This record gives sequence, C-alpha cells and structure tokens, in this order.
Amino acid sequence: MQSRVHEIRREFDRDLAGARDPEALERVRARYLGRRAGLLTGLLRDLREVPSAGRAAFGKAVNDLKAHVEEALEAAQARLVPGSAREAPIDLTLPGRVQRPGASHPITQVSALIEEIFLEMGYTLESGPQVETDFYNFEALNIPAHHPARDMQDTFYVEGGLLLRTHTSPVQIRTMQKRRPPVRMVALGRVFRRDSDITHSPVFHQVEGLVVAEGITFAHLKGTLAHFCRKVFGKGIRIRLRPSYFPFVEPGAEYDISCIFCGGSGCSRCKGTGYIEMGGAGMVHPAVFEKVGYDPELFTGFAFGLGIERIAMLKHGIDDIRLFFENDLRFLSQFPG
Ligand code: 2NM
Repeated sequence: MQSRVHEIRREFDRDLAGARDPEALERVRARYLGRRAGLLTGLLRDLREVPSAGRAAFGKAVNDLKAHVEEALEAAQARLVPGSAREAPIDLTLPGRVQRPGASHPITQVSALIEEIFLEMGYTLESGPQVETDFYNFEALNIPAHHPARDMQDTFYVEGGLLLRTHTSPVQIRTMQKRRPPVRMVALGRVFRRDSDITHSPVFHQVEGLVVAEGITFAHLKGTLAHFCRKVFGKGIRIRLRPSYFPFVEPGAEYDISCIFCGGSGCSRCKGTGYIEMGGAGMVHPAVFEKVGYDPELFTGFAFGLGIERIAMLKHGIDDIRLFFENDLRFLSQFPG
C-alpha cells in the first residue's frame, strides 16, 4: 500500500511539471484531489480497508502526500494564474506618506498683496499682451525711433516687427484708448529685457499704476506712493522723491523708502544712505495723452512703476533675483504662503 502512495506521488510530480497553463493545472488538481475520482481521495477511502496494524503509518503517508500535493498546486497556481500570487500583507499600522501642501510662488504672493492694496483704493486691474507692437511699447509712450531711451531697455525683438514688452506701460496706453477719464488702474505682469546678473533677470515682473482725472497733482502721487509703501513694509516707512527722467512723464522722479533694515540711520544694505530705491514715477506727459486722444488741457494724471521681484527680495532678504526663476523646491518651500 505504501508503494502505491509513492507511485502516486511520482505521477503527480510528473503531471504537475507538465502543466503549462491554468487549464492543465485544473486537470491535475481534479485528477488528484477530485471529490469522486481523485487519486488521493481514493487512497483515503482505501484507508478503511487497511489492517489496523499498518493503518497509522499508511494514514501518515497519505496525509504527507496530500500536504505535498496541495502545496505544489498552490505554488504552481501562483506561477501560472496571473494575479493569484498572494501579495505581502499590507501593514495598516505603518504611518502614511507625508503629503506636503503646495504653495503659491513668492512672486505670486507679493503680486496678490500689491493687487489687494490697489483694489482697496478703488483701482481696476488691467492686463495686456506680452508680445507688443512698437507703437504700444515705445511710440505712444513718447519714445520715438532712435530716441536714446530705447537703449535704456535692451529689447527682445521677435518676428513680424513685434517685440516682447519691456515694461507694462503698453497696458496703460491700451486702457486709456478704451476708456474715458477718470481712470484708476494698475497692471501687473511679465516684462522682458536683455539683461542678466544677480539683480537683473531677462524676464521679471512689474507693476505700474495710472490715475487720470481733472485736477490730479503730484501731491496725489506722493500720497499714493507713501500709502502703498507703508502697506507693504510697515507704518513707520518714510518715502522721498528725487528728480529723474522718463520720456513718458514730466516731471519725472524716482522714489525711495527709508531703509527697512536700519530705519534710516545708514547700514550696509542701504550703503549708508538710509534709503532704498523703489521705483519711478511722474506726471503723465502731455504727448502721451495726445497719443490716446485725451485732452491734456482738461486732464492730468500720475503714473508709477516698480519691480515685483525687487519688493519680494527686500521683504524676504533675498540677494539673487535668479532664485525666483530656478524653481528649486529648497528655495520655494521657504514661502508657505
Ligand atoms: C514708470 C515711471 C514713470 C508710467 C507712465 C505710464 C503711462 F503710460 F501712463 F504714461 N505708465 N507707466 C511710468 C512712469 C512708469 O516706471 C518706472
């Protein structure tokens, strides 16, 4: 009887080795473990007829064979039937993967702050194309061809006589063309200049504002700039205006804030002057009003501009403008706004 057990084991091993697909595997399973005609099932049935002296040994031999058959069938199943392999159990007590919340870019954060300050004062937000015509970027701003001011801003020219705007002022021109005064607007956006070092990037962001109505004066300009700078850098900030030249304004000025690092007593950051440069401003030139069909005898206006990266660098103590454009997460993750 024991030899019959060995014989079936050899047969099983051979049959199983020959099973190359799930169907063949099922046939092997049925041949050995089938309820009615299975060879092992038959052996167990035979157990009853074995004399009691040898029954225990025979029973153990049959059970060992059954264990071998079941184990071998399971291993073969994992191999032949896709998706049936038992995966390593999932440990539900392990901590989950950390989900780091995203954040907006520091330039986006500062832009949002600036927008909020001007919206609160009743300004509208305007935008325009980044690829501009010579008219909107230069001509309408009182910068004719061959004017030396064109060299102040090295321009990227593209096909078809178009260019990448060197400032957001074209948006002011477009806005004046489509609306009558009073106008109170800001334009924030990308501008492009052929310039690159630690404080200049060939692409950067500007905000420019424009207010046009009857009776607008330089005092309105100064008050607006002072309010804006205090909102951004704190109530204790003082501002000062210095005469300067831009073709599209007369008079023109540059404006500074009292040094945010030393309070105005003079330090390395303000190079001992007590002031930090912020941007340019002035009263809109009558020639600009002529270009957009506003009567310069009736209306006056002020305009101002500044670089958004510059504000962000001052606010956060960043010394290299290129960090804003590299998108290195080690830099960006320091601004969880
Ligand atoms: C500046 C400085 C001074 C300015 C002028 C105008 C316009 F179109 F209304 F004439 N827009 N922006 C302006 C004036 C911009 O940025 C340094």
